[in-house]
Amino acid sequence: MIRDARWVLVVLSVLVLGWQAGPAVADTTVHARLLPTNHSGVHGTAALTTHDGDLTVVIHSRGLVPGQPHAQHLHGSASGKHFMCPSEADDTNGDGLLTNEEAMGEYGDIYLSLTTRGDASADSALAVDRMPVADDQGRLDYRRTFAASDLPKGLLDHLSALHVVQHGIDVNGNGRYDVKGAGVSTFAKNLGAPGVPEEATDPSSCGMVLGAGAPVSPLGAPETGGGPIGGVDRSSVLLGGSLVMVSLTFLALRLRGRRGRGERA
Ligand SMILES: [Cu+2]
Repeated sequence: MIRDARWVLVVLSVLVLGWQAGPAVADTTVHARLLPTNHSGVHGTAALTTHDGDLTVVIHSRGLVPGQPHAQHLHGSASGKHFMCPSEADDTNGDGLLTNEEAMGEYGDIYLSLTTRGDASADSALAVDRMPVADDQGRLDYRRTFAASDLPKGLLDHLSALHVVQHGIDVNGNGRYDVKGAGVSTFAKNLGAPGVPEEATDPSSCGMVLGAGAPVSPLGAPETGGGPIGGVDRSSVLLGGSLVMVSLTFLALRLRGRRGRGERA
């Protein structure tokens, strides 16, 4: 019976030690609720989870232009300046369209390009061949983990100042981006890409990060992107593990003491 107890002890110890071997730094997940810009009708959720210096981005959005690639970025500021999502008031030329240039005064520069593969720097801002494509219902589900080495300096320190922005609208309702909708994108032109439709670069949704710095549960939205999120504070898990270890040690000592007394008797 004592031998059985020892086996249980060994197995439990291995499990607990394995659990405790994780990162010392607690994971952090912050959420953003994506709301439409340019009357796009786009809604969605985004979750940013840090773990060991890496960053996992999960986005679920609906109402996008079907079958079209949607450039998406984390916008913000390395200085921690807190930007906002744009409003119609930012349509400075009053043409009824919020261009990326007009909106960037609110949501800041591109911090990270949320591409599906490869480079994720601001250089890939308009790498539409590596941007996610909405399905035929205008749905987009995105998940990517960016290695710590691919993240701009200071990004994780300024999670609360970030904005998730998606681009791509269909002004003339013909189901695709074309220059007949809103002309040529001056934003793209200034980045050295002439002839890109304005429709492809105008913002379609924006979400401000909420609850930065603390693990939070999903904001009532069906955020099911997986990952180590869901409001479980890792430190409490580690504390629980430590208490289990202490209990097991006590159990082992008691068993040993009992057996010792038994052998002497
Ligand atoms: Cu952007």
